[in-house]
Amino acid sequence: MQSHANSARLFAEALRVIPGGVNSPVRAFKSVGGDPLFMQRGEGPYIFDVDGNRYIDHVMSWGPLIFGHAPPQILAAITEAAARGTSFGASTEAEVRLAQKIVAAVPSVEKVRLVSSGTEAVMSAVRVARGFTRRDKIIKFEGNYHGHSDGFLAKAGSGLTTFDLPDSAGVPKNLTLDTLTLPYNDAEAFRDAMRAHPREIACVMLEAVAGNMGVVTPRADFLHALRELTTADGTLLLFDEVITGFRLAYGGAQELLGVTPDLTALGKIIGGGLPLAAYGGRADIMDTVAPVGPVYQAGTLSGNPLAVAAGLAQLTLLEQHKDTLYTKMHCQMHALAQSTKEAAARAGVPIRINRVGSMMTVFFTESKVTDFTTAKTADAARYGAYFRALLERGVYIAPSQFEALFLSMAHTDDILAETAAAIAEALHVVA
Ligand code: KE4
Repeated sequence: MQSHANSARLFAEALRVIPGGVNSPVRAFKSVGGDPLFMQRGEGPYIFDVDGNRYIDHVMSWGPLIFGHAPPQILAAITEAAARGTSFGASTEAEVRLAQKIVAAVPSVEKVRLVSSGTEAVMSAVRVARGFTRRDKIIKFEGNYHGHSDGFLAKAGSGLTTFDLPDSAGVPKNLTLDTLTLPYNDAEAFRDAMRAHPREIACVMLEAVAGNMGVVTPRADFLHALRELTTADGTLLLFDEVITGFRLAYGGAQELLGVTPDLTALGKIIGGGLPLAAYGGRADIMDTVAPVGPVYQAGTLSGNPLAVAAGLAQLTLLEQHKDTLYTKMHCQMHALAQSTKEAAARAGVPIRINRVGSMMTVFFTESKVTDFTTAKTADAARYGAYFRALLERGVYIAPSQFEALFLSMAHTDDILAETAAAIAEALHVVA
């Protein structure tokens, strides 16, 4: 039986000085029950909590660790950079080299600006879209998460062409009045909204493959409608690839899906596990950003030398292995999904699995999950029991039904066989 005594002790201390005892809400385990674990170290596919319990990690820091925890090449790059200082607030060669790699890899990106978080990347990209088009309104999709910028914490208004209401306290109503939230994968609703607001929409933003309602793949007709109608209307198409960038393909979801947006937000993997994100796109659009153009965006630690060193090392490794790495993880995830489906059938537990490349979600529902409404039919309580049963068997998955399970290059076939066996047992526990 695992002890979590040290996690419990630290959680009690944390509660006195940090809201909810955590620095990001999902870490609080609220939707899966129980108290949060405090982690001490990671090693390859494993993460160890402060009580010495070892878990096969499928959260992978929510996506950045595509080579697993503490890969030697990335640690060496960070250590070498740190010996020269941690931050200059001035330009460095490494930032140029990282920007060059991103431009060479991502189809939509001709110029890129480095920032420190996914929220900052998406927020800045939307500001650029508004500055470039001189329009205020934006369209986003239910179940997509783009960080915690005020205008994105919005929920669909009453009708599909009425603008949004705040979805968080502290967000003034007028800041969501220019945001219109539509159902994901609904080409018709999108067409209606564009027809209702001709030449008013600055940008349409989405997770090209959704990860924040659990994994949901876009329908081809939906993506085609977005690309076609935004082009016709002079609206910019923004892919939020904070999760999918460099995860689904070296060129991201846009390479995999064959749809090129006007702007892209990146994060997670490009920082190699350190705070670094980016937004980029067509040169004429990006040249609206200060100091070239009138759209202001800045950051003390933008392009931080340690984060850039980690990101550059990670992208260098990805580039070296890109011809085999993505196929390998895709096949591994296919096998894990297959064994999970078979185990669920044997246990008599209704599940739906959505999977793209090295990210997948097991939904505890009988409904096909194609948008946020169908995702919400999942039995969150059953997911919580599944999460705890896996934890007891040494497997750590996302503490929320509406996230993704990730693989990394550190997850060998033997490790994944252990995950599959634990999943089979956990499914019997929740049957
Ligand atoms: P950050 O500001 O958390 O770096 O990135 C925001 C963001 C933007 N866009 C997408 C598609 C994202 O997934 C995220 C952040 N992802 C969540 C989990 N899916 C981060 C975990 C957390 O909030 O603690």
